[in-house]
Amino acid sequence: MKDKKAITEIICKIERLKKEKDALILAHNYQPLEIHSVADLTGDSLQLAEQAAQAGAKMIVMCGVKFMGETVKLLNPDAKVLLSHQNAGCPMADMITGEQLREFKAQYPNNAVVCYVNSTVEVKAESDICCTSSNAVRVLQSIPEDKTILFVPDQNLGSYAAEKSNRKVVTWQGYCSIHQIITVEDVKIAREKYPDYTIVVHPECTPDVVKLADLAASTKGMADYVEQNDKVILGTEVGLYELMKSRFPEKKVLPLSEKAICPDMKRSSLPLLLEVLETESNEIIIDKDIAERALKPIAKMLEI
Ligand code: CIZ
Ligand code: SF4
Repeated sequence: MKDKKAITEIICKIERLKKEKDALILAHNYQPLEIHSVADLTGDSLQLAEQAAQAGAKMIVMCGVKFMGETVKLLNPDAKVLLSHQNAGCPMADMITGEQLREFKAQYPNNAVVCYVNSTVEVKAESDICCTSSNAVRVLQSIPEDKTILFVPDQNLGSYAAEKSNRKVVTWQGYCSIHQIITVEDVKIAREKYPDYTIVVHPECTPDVVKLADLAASTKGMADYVEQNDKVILGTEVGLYELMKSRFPEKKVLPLSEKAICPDMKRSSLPLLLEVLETESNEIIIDKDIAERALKPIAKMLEI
């Protein structure tokens, strides 16, 4: 851990480089607080990619994981997009490859593939429409009734959205091992200890956890909920809880499980961010053909 003076110096250097290079720093809701302290924008992956497009910076550093950097690059093709850490990936996104998706599709004639935004650019390139955890229900409802809907990679979000939209869905068996840490037992204990709190969980949690909670919401949905309410228990990666505590110190907010920590999201740090800005490393480069195809399901989602 660096001392206060060293941290202030790093922050000053980051701020100077941001101006010099016309760089925008994006921080996902799960990022460490120190990253939020220098970020220009905070939010979920799609929100960040869209807002960055409006800002029109020459350089963008995505503090998050690889698929988020890819989404930013797809929506900001002219910017130089850098990732906060070269090895920050999302194990769930890597649970299906483009090749596996082609084989999955071949088994179901007349299909429509919905890919969660937590997917690789190769998987997006093979999909018909993208979704986030906030719009998955609406996306499923937009698909013609005669189609067999294939949902990749998250089985939990897929089955949650299927139930809410009353649509039949065949899900890929992917999952987020971090949200899997949150158990029914955690909900029961929280309910007993804090009966007057609202328990909001992420739809990446297992269906039994989602069923016992009061609400299911994306990280943006959770942040909006905390802004408008008090006494909230958040069932997601702890970064969001830490962000809410720092933003609303007077509010009563608790994590449903302190163990839900995503190591990939915690790879970023201020010294590393400075290094990335200085050396312009970890650039996200996407093959032109793949980028063109991967952008289509995102554009389709943005239309609805
Ligand atoms: O899309 C995102 O940013 C993720 C990973 C989760 C969420 O609910 O915001
Ligand atoms: Fe992927 Fe889960 Fe980490 Fe999000 S919390 S980046 S879904 S592994």
